[in-house]
Amino acid sequence: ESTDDSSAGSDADSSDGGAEDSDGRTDDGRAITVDEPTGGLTAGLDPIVQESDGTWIAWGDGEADFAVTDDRNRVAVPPGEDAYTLRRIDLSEEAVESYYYGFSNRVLWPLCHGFTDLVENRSNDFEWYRTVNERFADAVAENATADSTVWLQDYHFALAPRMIRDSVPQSTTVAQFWHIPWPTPGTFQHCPAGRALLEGLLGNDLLGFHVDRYVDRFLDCVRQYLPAAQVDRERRTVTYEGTTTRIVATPMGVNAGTYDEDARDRSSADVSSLFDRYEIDPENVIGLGVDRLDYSKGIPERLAAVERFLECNPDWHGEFTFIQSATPSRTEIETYQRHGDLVRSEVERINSRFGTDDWQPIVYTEDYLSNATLCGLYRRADVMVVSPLVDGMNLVAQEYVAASVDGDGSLLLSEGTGAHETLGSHALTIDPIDTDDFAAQLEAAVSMPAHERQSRMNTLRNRVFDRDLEWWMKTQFDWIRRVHTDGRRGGSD
Ligand code: GDG
Repeated sequence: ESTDDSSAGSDADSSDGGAEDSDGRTDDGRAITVDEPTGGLTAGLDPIVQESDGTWIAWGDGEADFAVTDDRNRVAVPPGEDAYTLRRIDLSEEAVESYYYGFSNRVLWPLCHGFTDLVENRSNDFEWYRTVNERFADAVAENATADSTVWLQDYHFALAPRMIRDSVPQSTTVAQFWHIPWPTPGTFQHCPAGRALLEGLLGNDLLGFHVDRYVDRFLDCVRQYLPAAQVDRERRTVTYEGTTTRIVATPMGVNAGTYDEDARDRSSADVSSLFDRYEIDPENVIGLGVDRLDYSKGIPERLAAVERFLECNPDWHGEFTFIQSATPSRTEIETYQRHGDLVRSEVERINSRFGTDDWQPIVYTEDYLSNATLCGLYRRADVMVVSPLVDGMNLVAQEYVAASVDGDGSLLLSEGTGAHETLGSHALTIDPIDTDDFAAQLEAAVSMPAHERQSRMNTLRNRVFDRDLEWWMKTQFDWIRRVHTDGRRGGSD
């Protein structure tokens, strides 16, 4: 799920357990409600799974309240309409701690983003990772038929594809999309159980990454650490233990039309109350950052660039406000707690260095913004700063462009993001750790002539609308159909 930390597209919710009957009520008569996902992958997948009459298998924590149709935690979605089945895998606290906060987010996340010094390889975490992958693989095997397509999302399931491959019919298509970067072989050598992960992933018929460089690195790692595998660089296939995996690059897009529409709706996308609450001068030039509070997103480096910009440009004091929205994430992990402390103390330090009685240069919030407010902020922001050190793709940059309906904002985009491959040529490129140049780009953005801003934004909008979420889904499914047909023909191209 693109916004992290929750696993299902639709959450059928009732205050109690109990069986659901055909009109979408629990057996004691209470209505089951469904929270619509607000955006991203889950919102895109929901209609597809509805059309396919499929099964969505997702993690639910032990305390999730939802109506079950049977003793295997299944519920019909939408309630009463029965378009697809949502099956929840109930994980114990220990499983979540070791599988999710352990191997997934203390090993794979830092490793794939190149932060090898942050990898914490605790005992039992990998075993739990394997166990949970097995539980999902078993649930898939119970549902999959010869014609099924299985589509796995992300780094939480590196072992499951091989397990699934070994227990479903040969003609079932197994595919996966890996939403974060793939590391270089030099980094991957630090991965505990690296070989098992490669073997697991090569159980897929199709493996998707956002951009070419991750595909290339994945093939480099297979070559180096799994010499028995046959790598065909030109076709981008790997054959290992009877399975041929096709590796493709499909950069994920956003639901551009929805961001555009929501941003145009002046009444709901109104940010004046937020400006009032934080005492932001509505006349000011606004810089904006929107991220999960994660060390990969480069927030301290961005604050350093804002500080340097203010040092070098006293004329902008009182005239420029930088709004940073940082949504807390994975706060159970100490590295994230320390990172949050660092960000908060840097904001405070910079504000006390430059702030005056009626102006704070940085407005910082950890509140989760409604989608309407987010769209309002995107539309209002003169400069959007997307400066992750490393980021698989980055949806925020694309959402900003889609919501920039006045066509007059500037995008500063880190070369460490996957999105830079598609948008880099018309954004202002930054190296997030080069503070001087970053500050200079900020200055260039706030001083850019209107015609240049508009012409860059025009091109960016065309790209984001052409390669939107629907395009991404369609491209993935076209590939899935293609590998399915290839498989039936015995692996020919
Ligand atoms: C992973 C990869 C890849 C954030 N704060 C609020 C809010 N958000 C939403 C944004 C955006 C999403 O969260 C963040 O997506 P990103 O792509 O920027 O980053 P990750 O969460 O790290 O996602 C990433 C993605 O998967 C998809 O493959 O692009 O590289 O790391 O949609 O809008 N939304 C609302 N309020 C907030 O306060 N409503």
